[in-house]
Amino acid sequence: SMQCFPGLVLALSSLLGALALLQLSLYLRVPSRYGKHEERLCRPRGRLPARCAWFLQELPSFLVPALLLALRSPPRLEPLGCRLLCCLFCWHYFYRTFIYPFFTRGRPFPLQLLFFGMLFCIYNGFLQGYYLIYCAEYPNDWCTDIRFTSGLLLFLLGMGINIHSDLLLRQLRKPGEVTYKIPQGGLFTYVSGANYFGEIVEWFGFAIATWSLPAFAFAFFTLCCIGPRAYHHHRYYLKTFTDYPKSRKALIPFVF
Ligand code: NDX
Repeated sequence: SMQCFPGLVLALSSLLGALALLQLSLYLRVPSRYGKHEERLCRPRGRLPARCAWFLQELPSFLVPALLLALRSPPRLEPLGCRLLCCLFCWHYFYRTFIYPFFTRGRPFPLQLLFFGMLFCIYNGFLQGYYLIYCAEYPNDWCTDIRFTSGLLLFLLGMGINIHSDLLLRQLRKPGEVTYKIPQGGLFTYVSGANYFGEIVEWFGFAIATWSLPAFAFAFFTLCCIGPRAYHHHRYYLKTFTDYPKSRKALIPFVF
């Protein structure tokens, strides 16, 4: 049966960090080509309706750690921290897989990116789940440690901001519509990438709560993946809407 190989965790986390840097260098100059940044002049590649695409893409991030958690034998009952933290990860991806896609009004998603997105979700789902279930060791009072409590608080706050902001984006469209409007309300008052800001806060919170290399690598990956995207959204809005609020920042309220 499976056991913890610290070398494997180190290798997979390092590769995740390297992928993050690769993304940063790729996507600072040109945005990843989906949603409002898809090139319309190119020959249309294969696309899948947003619902199917987001469901398929995110499913492994829920399924892989959930299966690792359920199938571990003998079941790991101690410490409580490991299971709680693994459940937090699964909880986010339960939302992202089974709830978010069914309400989205996004345009069809490129198959090629869907393929890479799925590979990424398998990889990351395995890394986070494997580490928490087979490797992580926490003292029995981890649940009262300041890292766990403050990290959990940030995680919940970020998740709240992310879900609320994605709801505000969705309400900009009637069903069937694919046009872009100026997002209003919530944290969009301050930043163009409010949903991304929430997601980044969420995963840094998770990293602090787990105090682990894989989770910090994933938080860094998230920052490098959707940070540049927030910047490109911001530029898109400034270019498209002459009445775009001048005080609004790209990603971090009042700062950047
Ligand atoms: N999926 C994470 N890399 C990604 C998909 C793409 O969950 O090859 C990362 C995720 C993947 C990426 C994933 C991994 C890396 C990939 C990349 C593609 C290339 C890249 C594979 C897995 C790659 C290397 C080089 C390493 C191999 O029509 P529409 O769709 O634009 O409509 C939008 C709508 N909307 C508006 N409606 C009206 N008016 C407006 N002004 C509007 N603005 C937007 O709102 C959408 O329906 C919806 C949201 O749009 P948007 O663009 O704000 O968010 P989106 O990027 O679609 O993300 C949706 C949610 C969001 O909450 C975000 O935080 C979360 O998913 N997310 C997204 C990406 C990654 C991620 C989280 C993470 O890293 N944690």
